Amino acid sequence: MEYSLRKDTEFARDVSVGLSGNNKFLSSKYFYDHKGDELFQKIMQLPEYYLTRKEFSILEEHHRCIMERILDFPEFNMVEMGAGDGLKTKILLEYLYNQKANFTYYPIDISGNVLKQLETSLHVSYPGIEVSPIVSNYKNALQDPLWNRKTKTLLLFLGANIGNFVWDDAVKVLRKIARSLQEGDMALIGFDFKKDPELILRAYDDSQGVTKDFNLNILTRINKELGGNFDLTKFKHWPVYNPVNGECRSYLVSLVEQEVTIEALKQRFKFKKAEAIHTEVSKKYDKDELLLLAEDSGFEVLENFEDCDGYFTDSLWRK
Ligand code: AVJ
Repeated sequence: MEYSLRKDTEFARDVSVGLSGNNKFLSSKYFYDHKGDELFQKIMQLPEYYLTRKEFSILEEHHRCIMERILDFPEFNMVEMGAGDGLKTKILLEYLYNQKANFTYYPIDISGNVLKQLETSLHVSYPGIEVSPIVSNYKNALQDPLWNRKTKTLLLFLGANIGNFVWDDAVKVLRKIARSLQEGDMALIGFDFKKDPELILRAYDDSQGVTKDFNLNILTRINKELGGNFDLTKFKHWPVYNPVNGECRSYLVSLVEQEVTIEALKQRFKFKKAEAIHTEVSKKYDKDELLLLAEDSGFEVLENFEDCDGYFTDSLWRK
């Protein structure tokens, strides 16, 4: 085996816990290895996956309005959670660059690789721009903020990434964000709205099966990194949307009774026929929920910037 199988990682522990109980689950944060990043890039191009295009159109249309709120300050920070390739943020950065704004951009991402690429490309496109990448997970980055907290801050949390948290966890994350900010600082947060359930479900069950591969990739990753022997053909990608709570949940359903061995854990896991592993939640909101969520986590909603169909919002909040 060419990989050194380690059982002392967070991934190993989480897989062991997640597959041991009766309600099996794996966290969607483990989707994003190299292959997963690639698949997610493909998802963003899918005709059914409206989220990215909608948010892009919002930023194209409203970036001036959004940025007016912070351009008044002589100097400011722009902090971005989960910056990734920063493609959407470039709309904002380009505008700030042309306005000769005095700011520092702090992209936060767990992938140092992606951040390096982003930094290089920003220095080419916008020479002289101040970029200070932070390689970290959300939690650590918010615990000890590396940006100057005396300077006015706009924090970006785009892409509906907050949707991966169920309500209570979203409140926890947003409270952490609030704690990392000062009175008067702002956050721009991307939320996908509740809408026709069919449109939502299709976004997570595309006709080319890219989302299916994305979901199954978590099993591939267990096979590769932990020496698992999952047979991918024996699991079915099964997304469901609940229009009451707005949760779109994805599952991998075992098509047969089977046993899987994970070498690194020295454990075997039994799957009953039709037993499901819960892998992801993508929560959809309505406007009343947004107001509640903001209030619960210590913010006020300043303005909602929406696309023309009302599918998505970048919601501007102030602490
Ligand atoms: C990156 C978390 C916003 O939930 O819509 C896309 C991830 N999962 N297709 C989402 C995802 C399946 C995506 N987020």
